[in-house]
Amino acid sequence: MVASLKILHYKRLQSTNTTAYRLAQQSATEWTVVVADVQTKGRGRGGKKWESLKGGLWFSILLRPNVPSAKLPLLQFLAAVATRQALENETGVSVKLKWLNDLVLGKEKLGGILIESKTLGDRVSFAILGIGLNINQLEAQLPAGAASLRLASRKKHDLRLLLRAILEQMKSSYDDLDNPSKIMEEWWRNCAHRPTRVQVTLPKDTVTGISRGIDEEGSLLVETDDRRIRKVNEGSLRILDN
Ligand code: BT5
Repeated sequence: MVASLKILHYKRLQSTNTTAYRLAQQSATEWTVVVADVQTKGRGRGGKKWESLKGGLWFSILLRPNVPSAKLPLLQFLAAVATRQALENETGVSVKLKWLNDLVLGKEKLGGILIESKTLGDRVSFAILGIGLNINQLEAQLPAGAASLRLASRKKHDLRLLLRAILEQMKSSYDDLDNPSKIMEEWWRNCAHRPTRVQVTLPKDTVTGISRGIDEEGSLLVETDDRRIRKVNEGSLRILDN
């Protein structure tokens, strides 16, 4: 049985992920959602700063999936697919996905996903899915290279309505965790770089080539110039002009 949604709304938090993580440790139920108008210490991967001024949608969902920890990346892809779909349904704006965890409009970043978790042995105790989306900010309130739904659609959007739509979409596709190929096919169908020349910066290496797809673990398959397929499972991707 899927627990019902419990949305906790705050005006200002350091990070919704931090608050949701603390609540999870205090036995909060699945589908507890923490949302804040403003984050003062919003973060991305590897401690990178996430700009979270008023006007965006900054929230974290607590989940307790009964899956091995190896399946956690799948949850992030499921969230990206569901969020993209909900945004497009509600606003008509064509949002695309960029590996690893981005939602984009053209080449600009509309949002990102940060998954954090606690594992027990090889099982997931809980996962926090942090989702940040630029919605009503104007250019002056956005970092360079970022997009907002308002700028794309030339109108303001109802944050609560969008949040509801995303959560409903997440809930209805949650069982797809048992069907990785469905999630990944959907992700790839809406990918901004299918197949396109890309450059992926890894911690100790850079891979350049044509992105050919993603596998069921969420690794990106890049065909390098010597026609070999490189599988990359972390890094930052840049779409290159052809
Ligand atoms: C992400 O990280 O894209 C994941 C962002 C997750 C944010 C949510 S908001 C709710 C929850 N609470 C949190 O504290 N976090 C989550 P990453 O791929 O590492 O991208 C980070 C990079 O995106 C930064 O280094 C900037 O270049 C860029 N960036 C920062 N703020 C941005 C914004 N508002 N819009 C677009 N790009 C941004």
